[in-house]
Amino acid sequence: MNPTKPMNPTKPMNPTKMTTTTRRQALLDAMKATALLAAIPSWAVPALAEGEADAEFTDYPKTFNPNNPNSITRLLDIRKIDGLITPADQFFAIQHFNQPEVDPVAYRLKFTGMVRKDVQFTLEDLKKMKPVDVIAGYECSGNSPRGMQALSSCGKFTGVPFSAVLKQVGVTPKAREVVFFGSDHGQQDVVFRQQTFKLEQQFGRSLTLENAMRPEPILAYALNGEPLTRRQGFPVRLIMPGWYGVANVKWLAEVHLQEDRYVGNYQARWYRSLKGVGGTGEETDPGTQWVETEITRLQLKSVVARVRKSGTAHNVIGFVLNDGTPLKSVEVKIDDGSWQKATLDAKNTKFSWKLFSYKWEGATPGEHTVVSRVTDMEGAVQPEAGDLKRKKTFLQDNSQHPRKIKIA
Ligand SMILES: Nc1nc2c(c(=O)[nH]1)N[C@H]1C(S)=C(S)[C@@H](COP(=O)(O)O)O[C@H]1N2
Ligand SMILES: [Mo]
Repeated sequence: MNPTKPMNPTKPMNPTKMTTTTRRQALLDAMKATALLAAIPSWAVPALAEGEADAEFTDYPKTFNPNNPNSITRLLDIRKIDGLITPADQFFAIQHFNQPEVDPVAYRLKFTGMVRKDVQFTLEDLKKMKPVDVIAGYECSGNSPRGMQALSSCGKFTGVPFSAVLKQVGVTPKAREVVFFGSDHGQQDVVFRQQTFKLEQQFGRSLTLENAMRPEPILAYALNGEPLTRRQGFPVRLIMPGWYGVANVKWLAEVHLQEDRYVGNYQARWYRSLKGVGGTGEETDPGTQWVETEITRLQLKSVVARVRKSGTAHNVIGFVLNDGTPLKSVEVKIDDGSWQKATLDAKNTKFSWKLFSYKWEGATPGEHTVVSRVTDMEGAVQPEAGDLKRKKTFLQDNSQHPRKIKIA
């Protein structure tokens, strides 16, 4: 199947879809009766129909090249989002070293450190255990407006709950920290005060034992129903739903249990947020506290990805990324207009990215600015770029992203 090809709208519907459609029709009828028709969700991104066309974004830098064959980094062109699931061959990919080729037959996942027994799992051992699926949407913590939000995707991952595997292994009483090592490695600067050591480093990330034993994290071996590709971490990777991409260790080789916090490069130094809280925010202000934190859960973000002309209206389509906290609202603002409520797609799941759409009526030809804003049930509101001025490190840029588009 060619995943970029729009679905054939004349294809007969399968029985499950029929039921949904019938139920939806009943809902539509009921809502029509109460004159709430305007609030009915149109599916966020149906296939392009006749007479429909995408409006042109004019804010892409000329250098934006999602298909650079010379790069092992892969960018997602968010203008192509046409459903909840990003096809595997479009899924963004990023890593610090190379993309190691792991032999699935020789593969062993090792458990070391404060474990009851030093156990190794083959790929088959893991596949024999009861599988679970999770739809996980995530982004690299370096994803931002500057990079046209191209380091984000959403896929269906299949694997085994990490907790089930660790229960088989067993941990000793002092174990507190679970360190996940990839099989990728390379030379890295390791800085200590004024000294810089050039050392061979393995990619590693940790979770507290408590977080690792939650039901969410899985050892995934499939993406969208197919074995993981080498790019996405074949044969096994960690998926920590609701967390930034860096938690999702690819080419997983070893799980090490220890008592102390793991302070490796990608945990404690490269991946951290530095933010001024209180006071004036001046660097010398004693009233401002400079807080350094780890990169863990996804900060609430929404992005306008696509604007599609449909009849006389334009459908503004985008996605939300967050840690799974229920959402209160997504709003869209056109130029200097007021915030208008967008509709969340019914297919969204707790840890997927959440697609939304807003029907823009009466768009006039020419350049426009379109921006979205998301609010969650705990009261978190997506910040504006100006609100993040006190954040010194560029990671976790979840600011509202005003998009420039041209209406023909
Ligand atoms: N082994 C390993 N896993 C890794 C990385 C890495 O360098 N090595 N990079 C992390 C980062 S920074 C991100 S954003 C995600 C990207 O996941 P993806 O390539 O599947 O999209 O992988 C994470 N897992
Ligand atoms: Mo990342």
